[in-house]
This record gives sequence, C-alpha cells and structure tokens, in this order.
Amino acid sequence: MKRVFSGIKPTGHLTLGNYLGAMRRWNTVDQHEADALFCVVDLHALTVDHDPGRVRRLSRQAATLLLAAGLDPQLCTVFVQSHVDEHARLSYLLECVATDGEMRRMIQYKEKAAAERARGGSVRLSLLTYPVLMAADILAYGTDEVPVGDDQTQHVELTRDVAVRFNQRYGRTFVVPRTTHPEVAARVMNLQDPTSKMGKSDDVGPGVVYLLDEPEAVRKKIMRAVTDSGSEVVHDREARPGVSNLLEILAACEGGNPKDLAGVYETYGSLKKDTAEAVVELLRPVQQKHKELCADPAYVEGVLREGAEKAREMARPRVDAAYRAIGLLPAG
Ligand code: AQP
Repeated sequence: MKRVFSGIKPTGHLTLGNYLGAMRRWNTVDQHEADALFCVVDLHALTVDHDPGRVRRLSRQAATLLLAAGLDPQLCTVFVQSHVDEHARLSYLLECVATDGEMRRMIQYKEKAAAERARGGSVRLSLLTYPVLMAADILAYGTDEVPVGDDQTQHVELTRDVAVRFNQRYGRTFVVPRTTHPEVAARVMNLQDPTSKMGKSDDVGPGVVYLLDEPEAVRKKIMRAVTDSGSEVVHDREARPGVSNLLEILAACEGGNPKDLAGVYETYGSLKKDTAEAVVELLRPVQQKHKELCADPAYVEGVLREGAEKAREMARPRVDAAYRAIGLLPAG
C-alpha cells in the first residue's frame, strides 16, 4: 500500500483554501486508499513572528478541524509534528545535504521574508531552512505521495532533489515522493485580491473564508468578492481572475468543471449567490462536528497521543538508518 503524508501549519485559522486544496482529498481519497499520515506541523509556525499561546490554541484547533472534516483515526494517523522528535533529528541531516542557494530560491521564503522586512521585523533563520524541515517531515516516513495545494509544489520538488542527492551520496535511504493536487481549486485565491492566494495569515481578512466562519460571514465575504471588469461569466484565470476563482470554488464544492459552469450563469450576482450557498453547505457538517469535538477535548488529545506513538514507530528506523548512512557513530 502506498504511503501518503501531508501537513497543515497552525499559523492562522484554517481556510477554504486549505480545505479545498488539501484537506478534502485527505478525507475522501487518501485515508481510504493509502497508509496515510496527517500532521499539524507546529514547528513550521515558529518560522515567523508568533505568540506562543496562539500557536498552542491554533494547533489544537487545527487538529480538531482535521478530525471534524472527516479524518478517521481508525483509517489514518493524525498527530502533531513536535510530538515526534524524528522530524527535527532528520532535518539537521538534510541541512547538510541541501544548499543555501536552494533555500534562497524558494518563492515562499522570498515572499514571507519580504513581508517580514516590510513590517520592520527581522527574518528568522528557520524561515530560510523551513523547506528542509518539510523535507524531513515527508522523507522520514518513506512517503510515496504528498497531496498538497499548488503553492507547495516547489517545496516538494526540493524534497525530491534532497532525497535523490542523499541516496546518491550515502546509499539508498529515502523514497523519492511525488506530489498530487486536486483537479480544481488547487489554488484558491483571495476574494479581495484574486491575483494572490487565499492564505490563513493574510492581512486581507475579508478576502479569506475561514472554516469556522458563521454562514452570514461566508455569504457576506463571497457576495463582496472582487469581480472583474466586464459582465460575462467566463473561466479565464489570466483575464478574469475574480470570476474564475468563484467558478473554481463552486465547481470544487458541487463537482463539475468551472468552464462548463461558466455557461450556466448570466450574471456575477447569481454566480456569487450560488457559490456562497455551496460554501455554507460544504462547511455546515464540518462546523457541527467541530462543535461536538470541542466538547470532548480528551478524545482529541487521545487521538494525538496515539498518533504520535504510531508516527514515531514508523519514522525511527529510517531516521536511524540515515544517521548511520551519513557517517555518525551509532550510540552503543
Ligand atoms: N489558497 C489555497 N488554495 C489551495 N490550497 C491551499 N493550501 C493553502 N492555501 C491554499 C494548501 O493547504 C495545505 C496546508 O497549507 P499549510 O498550512 O502548510 O500552509 P501554506 O501552504 O503556507 O498555506 P497558508 O494557509 O497560506 O498559510 P500561511 O498563510 O501561513 O502561509 C497545503 O497543502 C497547501 O498547499
């Protein structure tokens, strides 16, 4: 059975982009068809200015939402990255294989470093090395497939390069993983700025639909989404990014193809209305289940404890093998 690994970073409240780009496939496909691990990658949340209490709360919330959205601990392993030391242990070894130039080429590093500097802050070294920790997350488990949104493609490519290089230099240790993306909504765009990705730590809050937004808030955000000049409903990401984004969201919610859906609508208003209702209905069961799980925090803690134990057992042999392969003396 193939091994699947993916993660979510507790840097903000989870968004519709996280759900459509990644989480939904984890629930509907991956956990049923693969030996799958899903992780709240909390160490990654420390790469930018952070509040410790907030990261803790968001980590718990993200884990609860993963379960609320449908991950079943009987079918897959759900855990928190910092509970499994193997990630950080392996990350250092991979830093000795990856290069400074590779890290500086990462688009996400460039964007987030520029934003940090614009705020007058300094850029943490961990922001630069974050893709190596992500490579460790993936490679520690012998992962075959990494289901992610479009924005993570470059990081998975780097993971592949690092795995190949390590294997060539020190002997075959890692599986070289491939990426999978959803067919539609692999990159959900910000409703107020449809040329930028909808991100959970975006400053443009009204352009971001959060999984825990009340139905009225969802409706308001979608009805106020920026649309393009012209009035014809067409799917063309370059020329009509706003309308195309709505068509993709609607297609992802209801199934179907954004280009075909475009032919169904004559006005932006009716497209927005249907998109808003589709998103409200998509989120309703997730929000209901989240509420139930919040009333039972011991259950969520238990899932994470068992998940971490299982993950540790899976990761340790390969990480130990990497320590030996790279030339470190085994500890007795
Ligand atoms: N807008 C998006 N459209 C499609 N997929 C998306 N993902 C994120 N945003 C979108 C996918 O969600 C998964 C988890 O993402 P992450 O938590 O690892 O962080 P990220 O990719 O950096 O996403 P965010 O939400 O934008 O976080 P911030 O704002 O902190 O950078 C990934 O599979 C991602 O592709």
